Amino acid sequence: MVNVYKCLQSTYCSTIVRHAADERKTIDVVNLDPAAEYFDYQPLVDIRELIHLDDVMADGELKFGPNGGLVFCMEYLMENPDWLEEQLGDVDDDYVLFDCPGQIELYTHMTIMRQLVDLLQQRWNFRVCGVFLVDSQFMVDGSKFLSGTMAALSAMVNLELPHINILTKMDLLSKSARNQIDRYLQPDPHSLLGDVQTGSKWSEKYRHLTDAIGRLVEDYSLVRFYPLNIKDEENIADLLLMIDNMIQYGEEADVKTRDFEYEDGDGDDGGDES
Ligand SMILES: Nc1nc2c(ncn2[C@@H]2O[C@H](COP(=O)(O)OP(=O)(O)OP(=O)(O)O)[C@@H](O)[C@H]2O)c(=O)[nH]1
Ligand SMILES: [Mg+2]
Repeated sequence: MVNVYKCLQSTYCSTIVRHAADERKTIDVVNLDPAAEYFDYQPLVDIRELIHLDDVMADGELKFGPNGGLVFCMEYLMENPDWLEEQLGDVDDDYVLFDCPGQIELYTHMTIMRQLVDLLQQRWNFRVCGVFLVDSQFMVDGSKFLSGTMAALSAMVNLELPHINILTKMDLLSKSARNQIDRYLQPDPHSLLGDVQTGSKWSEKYRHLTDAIGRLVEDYSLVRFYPLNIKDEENIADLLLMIDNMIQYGEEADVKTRDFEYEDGDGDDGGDES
């Protein structure tokens, strides 16, 4: 059994890898972004060794732009699952992050990522958790928050995975923006809807629709966001614990040593850091 989660942001991966290393745990990253330029960790697998976006775009026959090229690369990956399997090697019981490209359509309505998830879960027995990252700076007013919520919901429905939504870059928010987001994170539908409804003619016209969507999301607890400040180690640890619980990571492995305090010691819970 292998444990994995997929994510959409490189900074998230490097933050988690570093945090795990500090705790003497190894987390591997698979880079699935064919356009990635730089990361501060050594990926276990790198799609760019299979196919690179620049090469696809430079192809005189294909004539792809960045978006079409990216989709082509992802489709090419899915046509070569053996390559991925071989590159992953023996990852039993490992914790692997899949750093995925940021193009939203891959998650909301295309099927490529869904195919990848099926491959991981069904063919290779991975336990997968989707980690959907949204820049908190784009969530500080009511209508944007509702749009971000809809995008997250769409990805959740499309991927059908244990799923967590994260608000990133919390460290960059001003105090007032932080307060604003806190209001939306509290289960208080009226603060959010109140914000959306004020203002333009358009929002007046569609007030009832916005109202209904907002109530639906609230009443069924469809979407929740978890704020992440990468400078706050406790915040990162809480998040990782939540994800571990979602995929039941580590439940079969050394329960005795992991689940209890183990301060002075010899910590034999996996000293195999690279
Ligand atoms: N201060 C701060 N900067 C961040 C945070 N997350 C990302 N950044 C910065 O935002 C920029 C983009 O971050 P990336 O991690 O490359 O984002 P990405 O989603 O992987 O981007 P693509 O792969 O191009 O889709 C980088 O310059 C990061 O340093 C954060 O939580 N705090
Ligand atoms: Mg990236």
